[in-house]
Amino acid sequence: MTRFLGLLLLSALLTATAPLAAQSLLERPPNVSGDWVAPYGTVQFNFLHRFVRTDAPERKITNFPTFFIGVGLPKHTQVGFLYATNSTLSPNYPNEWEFYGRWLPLRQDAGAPLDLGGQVGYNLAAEGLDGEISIARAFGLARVIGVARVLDDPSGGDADVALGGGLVLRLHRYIALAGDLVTLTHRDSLLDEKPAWSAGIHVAIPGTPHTLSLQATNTNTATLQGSSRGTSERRYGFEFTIPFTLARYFGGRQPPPPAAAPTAPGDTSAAAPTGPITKAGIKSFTFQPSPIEITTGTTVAWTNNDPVEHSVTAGDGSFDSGLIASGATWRHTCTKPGTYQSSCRPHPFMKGVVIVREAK
Ligand SMILES: [Cu+2]
Repeated sequence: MTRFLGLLLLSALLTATAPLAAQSLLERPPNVSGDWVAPYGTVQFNFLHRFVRTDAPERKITNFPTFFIGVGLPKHTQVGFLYATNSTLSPNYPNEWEFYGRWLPLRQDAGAPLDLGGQVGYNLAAEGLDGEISIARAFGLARVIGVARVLDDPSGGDADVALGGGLVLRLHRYIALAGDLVTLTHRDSLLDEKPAWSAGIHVAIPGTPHTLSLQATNTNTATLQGSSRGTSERRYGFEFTIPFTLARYFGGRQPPPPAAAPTAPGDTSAAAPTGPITKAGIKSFTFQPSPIEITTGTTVAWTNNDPVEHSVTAGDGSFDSGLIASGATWRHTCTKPGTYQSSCRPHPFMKGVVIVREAK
């Protein structure tokens, strides 16, 4: 197992500079995921380390790590597991495994009023099934998440129910504050179960698909079980997210995209367009809106709102932005009527449509 994790880390470091699809810690607090799913063809590897230090004179530091693997599948589903090596959930199982499947049927990015997701998993340490329903909605710079969980009782009693909520507040393109609170509806005082809380500063690392959480919490592991049961110990730690886009390896090699004309956040382009302008965006690995419906002579201005580079590339080769930096805008004036399928070079699973009608 140690060797397996070592290999994963090594391969993560070797590919760390590649443009990849990301699970962003700017979208969720430490203990509540909102049932985020990776894009199809992406494997998400996150590692989380939480530390406790004993009092003087020993000052012994103990690490409580959780490793995440999630595989993005079609139809906004994901399967994966969490592995925590220093679990206190069940005295018999210091190594806690949780295997899960997730589905995100409603997405705000796709026009739904909110994100709605569900997860069902099996925890080997608790020896039982756990489930979660979550709703989330972004309001401007804030994203609010609510969860309801049904958890197997590791000590063998009736199933536990946990309710919780989280908030992420985006301060800047690369920085957010995050926090959450989750509590069992019936906490077991014999087991010293407390409401679970966390607070963190979450950072997207510019020019990479990685995000980092620096956090404080009273929970141990990040499984549904672990993130629902607060302890009397405060832990400080960090989480780091590493996405791998498998489509890059199996989709055939594409020629390196040409670099986009130099662009700056806000505006950009050399020649100011004379006709009407339609604003479009790229966010969370999605072209928005899609389809874009315009008439001939209209200029579409695509702004990349993700922390990673994307492109807008027509399937028929009629336009290609090259790589658009995070925060930059690329414009293209559509002169010929037609329906143009577009995708992103680094992320071929990203699909968009531009419908151009004859201007009257
Ligand atoms: Cu992309």
